[in-house]
Amino acid sequence: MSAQEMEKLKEALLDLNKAGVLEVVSATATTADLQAAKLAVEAIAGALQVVGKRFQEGEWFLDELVYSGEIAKQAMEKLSPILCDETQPTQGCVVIGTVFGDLHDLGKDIFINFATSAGFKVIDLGVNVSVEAFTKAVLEHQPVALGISCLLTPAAGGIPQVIQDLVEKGVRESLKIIVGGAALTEKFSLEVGADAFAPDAVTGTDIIRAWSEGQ
Ligand code: B12
Repeated sequence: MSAQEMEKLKEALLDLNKAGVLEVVSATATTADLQAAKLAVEAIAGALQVVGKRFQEGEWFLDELVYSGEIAKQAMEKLSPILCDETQPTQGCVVIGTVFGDLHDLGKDIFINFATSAGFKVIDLGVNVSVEAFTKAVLEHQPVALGISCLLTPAAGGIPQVIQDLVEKGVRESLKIIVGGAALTEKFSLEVGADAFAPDAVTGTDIIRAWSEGQ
């Protein structure tokens, strides 16, 4: 993938031109060239960084954020068969889910897109995830980080339950926990024992990248 094609891909995503994005990634996917797929992911990640900044600065709103996330997700789905070569080094594994009782997933999925684009292998547990399912996935995948999303205030009490269960199973110390979603604040998140709260997917990805790099 040439620098020009990367720029075209980035511009198409920032123009919310889904057909344009899918045209470029489909062409890349047919080559089955790992290097080209990585450059495509780099272009998508670069565009998503810009999207996140536009959103943080109030230049773009929810519609654009959600739609750009959806386009990126579809693009990543086309590229993932080439990228899923487990012999390639990645930033590590992250387990993510929405807390029990909560069915919101748009924000979680945007974070997944950002994390995937940043090179993480993401295990998505979906929504309405029980304490047992979070713990089982942590024991099975031994991730760098566990991400929990929560948009409903009545469901937020599920977060300390997950953390407590990880403590009881003796695995709390071996991973970092990051939480996000409109129902949470940094104060609450740290009080219940999470390592970090992310107000948005860009910040969340920056945090897990720093953890993965041992910072
Ligand atoms: C869309 C929406 C829905 C959709 C969800 C569709 C879906 N597939 O997700 C539907 C219609 C299903 C829905 C249902 C309900 N909803 Co609703 N919903 C919303 C709404 C309007 C937008 C949420 C959203 O997607 N935001 C967009 C994303 C991009 O933002 P985000 O989730 O915050 O995610 C960003 C960051 O927070 C962060 N992030 C999120 N998760 C994570 C996780 C990690 C690990 C990290 C690092 C970062 C991160 O990254 C994201 C991108 O930057 C909000 C309003 C609001 N202000 O949030 C209400 C809202 C969340 N809903 C609300 C309610 C009450 C409900 C219902 C109970 C309504 C009802 N009476 O049935 C049901 C609950 C169903 C259930 N059990 O979950 C309330 C919750 C109030 C509260 N604090 O408890 C809100 C706040 C609306 C309100 N003002 O009253 N809802």
